[in-house]
Amino acid sequence: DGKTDDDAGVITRTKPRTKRPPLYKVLILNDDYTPMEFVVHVLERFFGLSHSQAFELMLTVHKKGVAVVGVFSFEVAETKVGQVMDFARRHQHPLQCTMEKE
Ligand code: TYC
Repeated sequence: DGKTDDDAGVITRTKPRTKRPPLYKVLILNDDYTPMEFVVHVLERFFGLSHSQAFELMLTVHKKGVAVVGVFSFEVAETKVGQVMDFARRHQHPLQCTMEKE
């Protein structure tokens, strides 16, 4: 188990590995212009937070500059970032949302 040897005698794997997909943190960044209530709305709408959770997290970003709002697979993280950036742009707010590998 964990070691394969093909017809040419090449060892292609020596260590048994379980496959876990990499996870990505989605971050929201502070800025001076996006209204607090807009950020709260974004956190409720795209990240499923309650109003009080969203308000608390918004204040954390406001005070500290950045916060992780969730951890997702690459595909889900990419979708969330795109949804937030698109929503902010449509409302002409400079809110920034990014992702980074955990
Ligand atoms: N700093 C903004 C303000 O004072 C509020 C804000 C919070 C903006 C969090 C972005 O990610 C953010 N209106």
